Amino acid sequence: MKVYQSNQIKNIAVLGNSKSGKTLLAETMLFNGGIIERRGEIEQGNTVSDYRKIEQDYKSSIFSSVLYTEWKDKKINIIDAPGSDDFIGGVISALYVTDTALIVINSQNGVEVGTEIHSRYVEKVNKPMAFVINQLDHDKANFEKNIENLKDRFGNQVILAQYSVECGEGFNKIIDIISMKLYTCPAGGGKPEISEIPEAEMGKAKDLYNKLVEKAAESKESLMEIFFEKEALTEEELISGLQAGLVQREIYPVFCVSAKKNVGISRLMDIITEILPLPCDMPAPDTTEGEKVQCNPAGAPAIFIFKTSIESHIGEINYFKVMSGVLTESIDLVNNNTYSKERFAQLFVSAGKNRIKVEKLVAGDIGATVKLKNTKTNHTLSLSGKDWNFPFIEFPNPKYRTAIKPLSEGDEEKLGESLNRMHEEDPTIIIEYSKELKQIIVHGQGEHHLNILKWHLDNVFKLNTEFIPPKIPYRETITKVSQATYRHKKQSGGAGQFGEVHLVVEPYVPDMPNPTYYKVGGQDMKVSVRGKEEFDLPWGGKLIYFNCIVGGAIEARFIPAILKGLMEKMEDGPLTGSYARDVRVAVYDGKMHTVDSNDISFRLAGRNAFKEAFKNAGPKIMEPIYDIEVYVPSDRMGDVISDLTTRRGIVLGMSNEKGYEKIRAKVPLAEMNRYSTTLSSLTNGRAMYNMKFAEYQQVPGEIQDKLIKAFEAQDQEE
Ligand SMILES: Nc1nc2c(ncn2[C@@H]2O[C@H](COP(=O)(O)OP(=O)(O)O)[C@@H](O)[C@H]2O)c(=O)[nH]1
Ligand SMILES: [Mg+2]
Repeated sequence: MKVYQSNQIKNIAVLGNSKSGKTLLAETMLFNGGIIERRGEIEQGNTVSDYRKIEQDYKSSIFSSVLYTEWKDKKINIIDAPGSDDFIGGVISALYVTDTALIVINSQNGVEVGTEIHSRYVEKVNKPMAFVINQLDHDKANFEKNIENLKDRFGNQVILAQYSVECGEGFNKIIDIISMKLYTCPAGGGKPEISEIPEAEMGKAKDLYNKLVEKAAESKESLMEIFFEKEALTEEELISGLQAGLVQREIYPVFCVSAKKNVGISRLMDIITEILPLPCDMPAPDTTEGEKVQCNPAGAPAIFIFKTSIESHIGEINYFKVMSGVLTESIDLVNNNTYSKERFAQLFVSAGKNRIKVEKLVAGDIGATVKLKNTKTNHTLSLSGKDWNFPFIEFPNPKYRTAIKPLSEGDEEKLGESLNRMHEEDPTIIIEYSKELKQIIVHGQGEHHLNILKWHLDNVFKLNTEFIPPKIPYRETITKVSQATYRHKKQSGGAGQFGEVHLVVEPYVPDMPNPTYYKVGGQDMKVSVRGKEEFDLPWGGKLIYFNCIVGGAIEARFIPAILKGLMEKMEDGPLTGSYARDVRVAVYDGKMHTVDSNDISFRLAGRNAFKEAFKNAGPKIMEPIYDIEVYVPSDRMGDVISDLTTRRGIVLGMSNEKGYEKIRAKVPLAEMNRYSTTLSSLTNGRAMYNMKFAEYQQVPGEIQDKLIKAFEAQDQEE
C-alpha cells in the first residue's frame, strides 16, 4: 500500500442516531474507493465495519470501527461509531483523533436524539461538523422538513451545499451548489454523470449559491474584500472560505446521499478530499504540560492510543493516531505513561477486521499495531527523550449500575480478568470491587450497555454469571450527644482480661471548638483535652478522637487500642453495618487492672462502649444523592417530572436549552434503578440524561426503619 503524506489524509468520524445508515455509508465509501469488491449489507451481517459476532447478532454497531478508503490520491480514515447512547465511548474516542464529524441524518426522521447527543460532543471538542442526509431514496424521506429541523436546532450555520431534486424511490439527482452542477447517478448507483443545472432549478440553485458564497466570504476576511468588489468568488475561493467556516464552526454544510443506492457518495468523497480540513489545518493539540505538538512529519515521532481491542486469534490490537513525525516499521518508542520501551514490529492500516501491512505512517495518519507489551488506550508513546503526554480522552460518568456474580464458585478470578479486559476495550465500563458492599459492581451507560457486557461474558469468555441488585453504600451518623460505659472482663484460668471505658460521642461539624464540658445524665461534667487525633475517613467524613483521661485512670498506652476498637465499629456501623462518619469521641474515664488489662480488653471495651453510645445518639442512616440532568422534549416534561417525584427526587430547576427542556434534580441513588429504561419508554427514546454523585443525606424515617429491620433479619440468618 502506498505511503500517504500528511497533506493527503482526511480523518472523519461518522456519527449520528442509530440506524441512520452510518455503517452502510462507510461501507459504500470503501466500495467506491476500491477497498472492497462487494458491498455488504446490514441485514446479512457482512459489512466491513460491523464484523463482530455480536454486531451481526444485533444487526447494529456496538464498537467503533477504524476503516480507511482511498479517493483521488488521498486517504480517508473513517471511524464508524455506534449510534446508541449506551456506546458513547466509541463516539468520544473517535472525535479525539478525527478532524471532522459527519453527522448522518436519517431523512425519514430528521434530527433525532442521537443527532442531539453526538452533536453536543462535537461541540465540546470544538471540531468541524457537516450533515449528511441519508436514506433520501426512502419513500418517507422528506428533505425540506429535514432542513427545517436542522435549522431549528442548529441555527444559521446550517447551509445547503447540495439539495436533492426529488426524494423517494427514484432518488438519483443532486444539485451541487459548490460546483453549480447537476449530479445524476445511474440506476444501481456509483459514478455520477455531471451536467448543467436544468433551467427549472436554476433560480433555487442560484439563490442557495449566493447564500453559500456569502457565508464562505464571512468566514475569511480576505474573501470578504474580494466578495464586496466582485460580488462573486471563484470555486477555489469558495472552497477556502468553506473550509475556514468549517474549522471555525460557523458553517455546518449539508450534503445529500443514499448509502443504500450509492447515490451522492462519490461526490461526498470528492468534497471530503477537497474541502474538509487536513489534520494540520486544525489547532495543534497541547500536551498535559501545555506544549503544542504540531502535526508535522519532520517532528519527533509520537503517537496517541485511542482504542484497544481484543480480537480472537490475534490478541490485543492498539489503534493510534500519529501525532507527529513518521512512524516506520521496527521503530522503538517509549510509552510515557508506563515507561515501557515498545517495539513496533508491524504497522497496519485497518478496514474493520482486515489489516493491511504498511511500512510507514506519517503525522496525521491513523493506524494499528499488535504485540505491544504494556500499552493501552490513552497512552502516549514517543521517541525516547520527548516526554510528551497527550491528555486522556474524557469519558462520561457512568449512569447505570448492577452487581454481578459468577454462577459457579471458583470462577471469581476468571470473572475479574474478563471484566478487566472488557474495561480495556470499552473504558466506559467501570468495574468496582466493593469491599464495603461485598459485591462486584459494574457501571456503564445504560441497561443495554451492561446486557452487551453480559453477552460477552456468556459468549466470548464462556462464563456463567448473573446480575443481582446492587447494594447502596449507606452511611451512618449521629445527631446528638450520648455517653456510654463498658466494662470488658473475663476470668478464665490463667491471666484474665479487664478494661473499662467511659466515653462520649457527639456529631461532628466543621470548625467546632474542643470540648470543655459535657452534660451527662443531667449533670455537667468538665473535661480537659490531653490529646486529639483527627481522621479523614477513607469513605468520607471525619472522626475526631479526644483523650480526656485524668489521673491515669487508663494508662496512655491503651489509648490507641480503644481507638482501634471504635474504628472497627465505625467500619461496620452499629445500625446496618454501613460505614459510620462525622463523629467526635471523647474518652474521659475508665478503669484498668495492673495484671489483667491488655490491648485486646481495651479494644473490645472501646468498641462496645462506642456501639452503645452511638445507638443512643439519635443515629441516622445517610444515603448517596445524585445530581441528575435530564433533557426532554417539552411535550414529555410532565411525565418525566412526575416519575422523578416518585423516585423521591427533588426538582431544582428547569430551563430551555437548544430545543430541549433541561430538568435539574437531586435523586437518591437507591431510587435510580433502571432509570435509563424508564426514561426511554416515557419519551420514546427522545430524552437523554447524565448523573453525578452529589452528597450524602439522611434517609426518611420509615426507610431507615425498613433498612434496620432488613439488616437485623440478615444478621440473624448469618
Ligand atoms: N432505504 C435506505 N436504507 C438505508 C440507507 N442507509 C442505511 N439503510 C438501512 O438502515 C438500516 C441501518 O443502517 P446502518 O448502516 O446499520 O445504520 P447505523 O446504525 O447508522 O450504522 C439498515 O437496515 C440499512 O440497510 C439508505 O440510504 N436508504
Ligand atoms: Mg452502525
